[in-house]
Amino acid sequence: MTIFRTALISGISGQAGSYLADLLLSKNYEVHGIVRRSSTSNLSRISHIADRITLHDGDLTDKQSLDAIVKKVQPLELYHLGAQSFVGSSFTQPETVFQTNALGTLRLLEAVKEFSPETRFYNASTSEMFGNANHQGVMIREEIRMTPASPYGISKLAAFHMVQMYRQAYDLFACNGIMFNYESQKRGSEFVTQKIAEAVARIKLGKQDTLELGNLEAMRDWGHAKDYVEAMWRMLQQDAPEDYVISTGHVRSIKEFCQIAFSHAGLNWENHVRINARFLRPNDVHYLCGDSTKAKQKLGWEPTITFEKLVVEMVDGALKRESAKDLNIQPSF
Ligand code: NAP
Ligand code: G4F
Repeated sequence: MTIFRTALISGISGQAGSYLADLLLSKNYEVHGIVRRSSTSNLSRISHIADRITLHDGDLTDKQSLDAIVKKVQPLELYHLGAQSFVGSSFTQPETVFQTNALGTLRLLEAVKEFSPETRFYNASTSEMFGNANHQGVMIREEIRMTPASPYGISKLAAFHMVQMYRQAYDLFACNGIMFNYESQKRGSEFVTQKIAEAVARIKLGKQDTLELGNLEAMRDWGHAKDYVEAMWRMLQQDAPEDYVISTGHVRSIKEFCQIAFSHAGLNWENHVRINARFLRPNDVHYLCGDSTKAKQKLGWEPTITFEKLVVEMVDGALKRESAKDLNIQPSF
């Protein structure tokens, strides 16, 4: 008889949730996900596996729904990826972001403690918790002091500490994956990488001429979501729960992303990119670069997809989706 391992994913409809669901299905897990109600139910990232997963109505701002789902599913592993993940809007909606990210994590941890204490818990932590702690050239490791620079970073730092506290106080198997930026074709359109990729596609197809951006000098350590969900899974297969930095160790500027993306489509970025102060943040993180030595040594994890390959995949994906719109074909990933 086949014994299925059961996993529950909050944020299954998001970028990482979708790749993680694919990975867990390939490992024969029984996959459950939490989705919240919206007027235009957008489950396009997981439509290709709709008949292989079980979705539960729930919201991170609603304790009753989370309690009921955890009690019912009793997952072996819970991957908590659900969040308001856009740093920009955390400046305009700080309360919603704190409610969802900090208190939402607390609610899920409480549900696990009360109804399924054997569940292994993965928490989606972030390099944003470090703010501008790493001055040029200094790599971020797990023990570097965290000084977040946005309401989003602060909400995630509260969740990070909550996870550590529940691990110590209640002996939960709970881990923080401190992920640096990861991207893919399934990235949301408001994030800078996808915003650039989609603009390149529209400019190439003659539907747009100019792309307006904010801080072009900001530098990020960009990896591929597919590689990063593998690290999440590995963290929950260890003997003991710990926190890990997951990053590539290489940084590029927004300008460099533009250069490669536009030139892949045969365009010169300088002819199309303009700066609009509207896209500057009240407080920005200028440089993020991580040292994932611990993950390499303990998890045997290393990124496999290069920055150049990621940019090309995103531009090609955007071109395909934009062209599909012209043919009135439902865009897919
Ligand atoms: P994403 O695409 O924005 O996905 C976020 C998911 O959370 C979506 O499924 C969203 O559902 C769900 N969600 C939002 N509010 C919710 C609520 N109130 N109740 C239930 N679900 C809710 O983000 P991602 O890129 O996959 O990232 C996954 C996680 O990793 C997030 O926690 C993010 O903060 C964290 N992280 C991301 C990165 C990165 O570079 N991508 C790096 C470090 C950490 P809807 O579809 O309904 O909006
Ligand atoms: O693509 P971004 O919006 O991502 P950001 O702020 O780095 O956050 C992402 O990564 C975090 C991990 O480090 C995650 F925790 C978080 O959930 C999210 O996935 O912005 C990247 C940089 C910023 O410095 C921003 O100021 O790009 C700069 N930028 C310049 N022009 C822009 C734009 N960002 C956006 N979104 N839009 C612009 O027009």
